[in-house]
Amino acid sequence: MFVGFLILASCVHQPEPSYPIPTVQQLDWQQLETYAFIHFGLNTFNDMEWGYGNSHSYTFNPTSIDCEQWVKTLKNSGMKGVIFTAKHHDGFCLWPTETTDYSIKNTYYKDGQGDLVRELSEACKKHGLKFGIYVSPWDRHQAEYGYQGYVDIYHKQIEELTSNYGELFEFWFDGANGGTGWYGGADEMRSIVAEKYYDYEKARNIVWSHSPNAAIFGGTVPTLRWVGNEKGFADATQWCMYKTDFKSLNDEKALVRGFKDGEAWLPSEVDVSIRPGWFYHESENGQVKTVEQLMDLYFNSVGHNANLLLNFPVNLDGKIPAIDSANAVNWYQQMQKDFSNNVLKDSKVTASNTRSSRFSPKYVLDDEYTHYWATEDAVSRAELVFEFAQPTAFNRLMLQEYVPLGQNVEAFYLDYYFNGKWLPIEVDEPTTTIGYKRLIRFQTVKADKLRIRFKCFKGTLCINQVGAFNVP
Ligand code: FUL
Repeated sequence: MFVGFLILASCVHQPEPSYPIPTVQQLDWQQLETYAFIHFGLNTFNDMEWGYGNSHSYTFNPTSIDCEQWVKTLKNSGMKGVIFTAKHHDGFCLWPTETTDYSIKNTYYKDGQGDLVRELSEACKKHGLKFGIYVSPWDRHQAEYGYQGYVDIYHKQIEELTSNYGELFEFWFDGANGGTGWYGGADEMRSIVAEKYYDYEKARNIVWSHSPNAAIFGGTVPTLRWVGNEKGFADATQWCMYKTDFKSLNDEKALVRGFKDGEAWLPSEVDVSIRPGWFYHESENGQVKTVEQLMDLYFNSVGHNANLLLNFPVNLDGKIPAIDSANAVNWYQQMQKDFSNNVLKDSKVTASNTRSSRFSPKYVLDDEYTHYWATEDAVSRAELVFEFAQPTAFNRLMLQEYVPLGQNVEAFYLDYYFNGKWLPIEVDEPTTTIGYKRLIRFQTVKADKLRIRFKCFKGTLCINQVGAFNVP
């Protein structure tokens, strides 16, 4: 009978998913955590953020472009991929498109024979970075903008960009639609209804016909969501779930935290620049984010269950400036050091409830993504206790839910045991959601034990990983 019970226990089925759950593609995308943006183009040479669409193409004149320097810098900064502004709102194309003369073909760069989308995508392949494209729907150069003629041009541009440069990991449909522009000399205001005009569904289908796994930012059929600001933070309370109507997709207050009862899995992407602007401006050379500021961005994005899309402006030479590169690389090295030693690895871990031996609490300390600790179905509160062989200091915590089965935790509490009593760990942000990843900073505690108490609102508690670190 005892043996029979053991067999039964070890076979207990995995928890039912609590929907919505991520697709395989969405989970792969969440696991990237950090990747880069490159903003470069006519704006760079005209000291602008939003070109009007009439800067002369020959003003684009980089002297020593080096896409490999970009890619090596990004790799050394821990970036898993790069999304390139193939065309910004000014309409200038950095690849030799057939759709317009307003492109790299009409510049001194390589006597009009250059193709920066090609150069960057090849550097990415060579150095093992994923490649993605930003192509602005809003086009302040095109005479046809606002009419069907432009929509056809836009879709053709997407076709060129998705069929000629290999597999893309993400495609960006930017939401900005400012209205005024050059528009082939009309020099006027043009308004469109974005959710209808661009036929985003068709645009998405073009992308997916070539790169079926590409994540989609923006438009009406995204696979991820904008976080609602460009300052570099997601709320501490951060649901991967969201609503899919166009109004909600543009609701900045809701985007920053998501919806506990959202019907779709649409995790956040935090897009922010390493400088105040997206494009390079000499006047901002003294305002490059420091290692400390980059670390804050990381805790407020990846640490809040969101991906970090960090922008690097390329300068007039065609390089990522030395100071940006130094700060980003130093930040990544610091991060690697900070998270190198999980002090829980040698602790003894126990749980208040465990589904079966297949879902043992010990799995929160192994590195296998598909291993996790799970409780029985009816349990709505549970705790984990980590007991150290000797008093141990730490001041950072990392938690991961097993999100392939959904995001469930709505509150958790941290305590440590020292000198014979339990004390709360003081955290200066709400310890509410976890999701794919949650990182928490607090004053160093020295403890004999660490306790994490979880409260979940629906579904079954599934915790994938827990880490504690001591950062000097
Ligand atoms: C915004 C654009 O208007 C900015 O120029 C930048 O490209 C940013 C990433 O997206 O909507």
